[in-house]
Amino acid sequence: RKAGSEASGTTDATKLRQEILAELTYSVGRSPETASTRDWFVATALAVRDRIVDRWLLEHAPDHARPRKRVYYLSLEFLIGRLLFDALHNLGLTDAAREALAGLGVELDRVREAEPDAALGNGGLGRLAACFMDSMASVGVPAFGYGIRYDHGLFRQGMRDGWQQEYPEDWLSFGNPWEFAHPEIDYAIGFGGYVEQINSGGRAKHVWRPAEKVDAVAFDIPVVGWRGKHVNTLRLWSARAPDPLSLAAFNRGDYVGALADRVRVESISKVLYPSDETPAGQELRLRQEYFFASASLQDLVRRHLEEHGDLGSLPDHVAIQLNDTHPAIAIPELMRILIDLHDVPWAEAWLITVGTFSYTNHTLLPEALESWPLPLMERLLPRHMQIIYMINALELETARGKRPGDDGLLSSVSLIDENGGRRVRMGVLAFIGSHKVNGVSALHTDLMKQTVFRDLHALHPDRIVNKTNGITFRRWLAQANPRLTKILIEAVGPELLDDPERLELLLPMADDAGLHDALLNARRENKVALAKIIAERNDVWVDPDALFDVQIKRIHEYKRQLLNILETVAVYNAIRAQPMRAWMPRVKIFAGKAAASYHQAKLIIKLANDVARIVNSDPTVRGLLKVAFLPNYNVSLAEAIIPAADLSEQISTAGTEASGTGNMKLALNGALTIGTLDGANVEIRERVGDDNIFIFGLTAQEVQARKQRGFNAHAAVEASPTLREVLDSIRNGVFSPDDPSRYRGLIDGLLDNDVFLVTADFDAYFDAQRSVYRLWRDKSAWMSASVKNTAQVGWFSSDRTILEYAKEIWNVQPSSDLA
Ligand code: 26R
Repeated sequence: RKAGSEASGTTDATKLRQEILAELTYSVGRSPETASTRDWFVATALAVRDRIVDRWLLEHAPDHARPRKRVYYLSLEFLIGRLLFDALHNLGLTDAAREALAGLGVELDRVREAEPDAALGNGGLGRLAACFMDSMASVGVPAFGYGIRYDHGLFRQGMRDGWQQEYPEDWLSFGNPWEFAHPEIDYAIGFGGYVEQINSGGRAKHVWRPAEKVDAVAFDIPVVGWRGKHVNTLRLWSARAPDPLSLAAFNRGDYVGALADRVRVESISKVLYPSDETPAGQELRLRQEYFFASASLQDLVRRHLEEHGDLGSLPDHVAIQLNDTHPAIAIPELMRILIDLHDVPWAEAWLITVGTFSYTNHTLLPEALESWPLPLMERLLPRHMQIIYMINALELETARGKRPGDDGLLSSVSLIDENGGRRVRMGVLAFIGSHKVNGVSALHTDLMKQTVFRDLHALHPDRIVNKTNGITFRRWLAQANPRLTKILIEAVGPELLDDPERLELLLPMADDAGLHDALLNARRENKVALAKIIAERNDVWVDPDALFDVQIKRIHEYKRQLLNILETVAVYNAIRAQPMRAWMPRVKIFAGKAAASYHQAKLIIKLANDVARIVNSDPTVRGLLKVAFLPNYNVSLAEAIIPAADLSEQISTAGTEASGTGNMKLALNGALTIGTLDGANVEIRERVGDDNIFIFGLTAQEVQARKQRGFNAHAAVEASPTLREVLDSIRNGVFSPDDPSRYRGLIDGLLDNDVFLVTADFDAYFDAQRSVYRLWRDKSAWMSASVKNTAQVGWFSSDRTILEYAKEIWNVQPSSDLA
């Protein structure tokens, strides 16, 4: 049996080698002698893609058995990262590819690195969309992901003197071997103009006459699921000007002017998430939202009509998931298509719409709740605005019927925000246009019901449901951490790859010394690899035997990287006070990007770098404490950090982090969590047990109460000499000798108005870190806790999350449920 499978492995490799060589020759146009690593990557990707395509075409063949209900996942972000290992792993070809390339004198791991990291997303929301695409293909939920093919993804983060610099990202500059361009699949997207009312057979009809048109062109990336059983499609839209250039201007000799219109129109799909600080930027963002929502709806309506002939049955065959409110304009767009283009009466159109849409909320932070100024909406989307007014009138009428005389309720559920410049509230639109609305962790969903959506929830008590986030174990365990995966498979069997809940079989071995040794060895190798990256990028040497304490995520005040830095400084002060004590070696690792216009977040990055410079070069510290801020955090860097982490920082102010998903990735890979009772941390604790996680700080309820009372940071600082000393040293320029007043504003601001209760939680956090030290001293106790984490987080697989959506929101049958 063994010999047999090895033999077939070799045949696989031989065949794949031929295919790679053929691609290199005939698609890339290179010989093996002259091929660069990038050429080898393209050739390998194309060879693998061919295998996916066979399966893909089969599933989309017109004569394929009656199509099942499909999910359309609308997201302005898909943070997919590199795709080669996704495809290889899911097709079971990783070893074959390694062998095939080795025979050609090429190393698979170097080829892997040659792939650009596709960063078509900002953070959690975008990465969740990517995990969901993998899971839908894996459990067999027929699905399309719809988004924008940004020419430039999230900016590349550079560091200059410790300050973040943004550089344009250029993932497409060498082409994208995974995608299929479909210039023939294009839809006209209108903007501006006016609405004409015409009388057609006694009925008033509305015809929107847009002033401008943009074409949306499809680019498809096949998404292959686990074991290659299903292939779904990620369809990204690119903007194309209807006219390539103005010939008249060109002939006048105005070569730049000849292209001006085209450049303006095509700017829609140029960059992810342009800064929304300028009015121009805002309008572009709204154009992006409508552009991709309209193209996606036109596409799915056309497909539905081809397959089923009539739009009344749309909710039986189509489920549209709105990833946050960014695509919520799709709701009035579907109404417009039904009413204006297909003559469906309003009431029926509304039932179809609500039956088709559902909406996921990803944040309660007021500054991230979308709303659009009425004048902008009226100018850009005049017909949609009429429909929004109508939806609002009907919704308010229903509300009035249910709660006569309750004006407060009416203004809170209104689609139009009347405070300070009238605006359309996209959250309200998404809520009332959907049959289900979900939060992304149990706590977050509860808070949705109590806060932002309180009144809407009272009117529609069955609408809000919880769907706790998940992560794909294929990427975040098997691909990112092959060393750990190998040990786990030896311990619980290869069935683990199909059923993550089998990790629980580890529990009886949680204290097994042999298992601990194996895990420690694997982790040490991962840490050596990360230490190498830190040396290369930061020129800082770290000890792989030190505790690796990591906080990796977007830089945001609510995530409280500052709290972590304050504790770092406290430790530094303590070491300086008693240099000869037996300090536990520790490395603080930070990574994450700040929004380009978010000055406070950028100052926090600078502070982390300033602290790093001082601490790392202080001889009294003797390397016992090291700090590294790794630049340009992205999916690929996460894949290197997570398998090497000992401690996972999840320290947001309780009630602010909707879920978190890095917390799940780190726990799965055996890091222990230090965290607040926020987001999915709460559910992680329920599963791994109180003894195997370091929970500290105020609860969401306590945070609310404190804020209501009016929180005073001065009192908190007076009560904590450690904190006092830390704040003084930062404020007085100990870490910024070149500019001693650099952090005065930051610290004074904290004392003045500590919005995220950093000072309130400091002592509790500091104490929790001391418990971390105590456990770390006892290697076997630590490893036992680590195993109990890995063993009990199987539930956080995004396959589980997707199965819940399928059953409770989409009403689709995953093929894994079919006979
Ligand atoms: C509208 C615009 C300003 C905007 C705001 C916020 C655009 C994008 C965002 C990103 C938010 C919504 C986000 O990424 N939220 C994260 O979603 C993750 C997946 O559900 C959660 O794990 C994470 O807690 C949450 O912050």
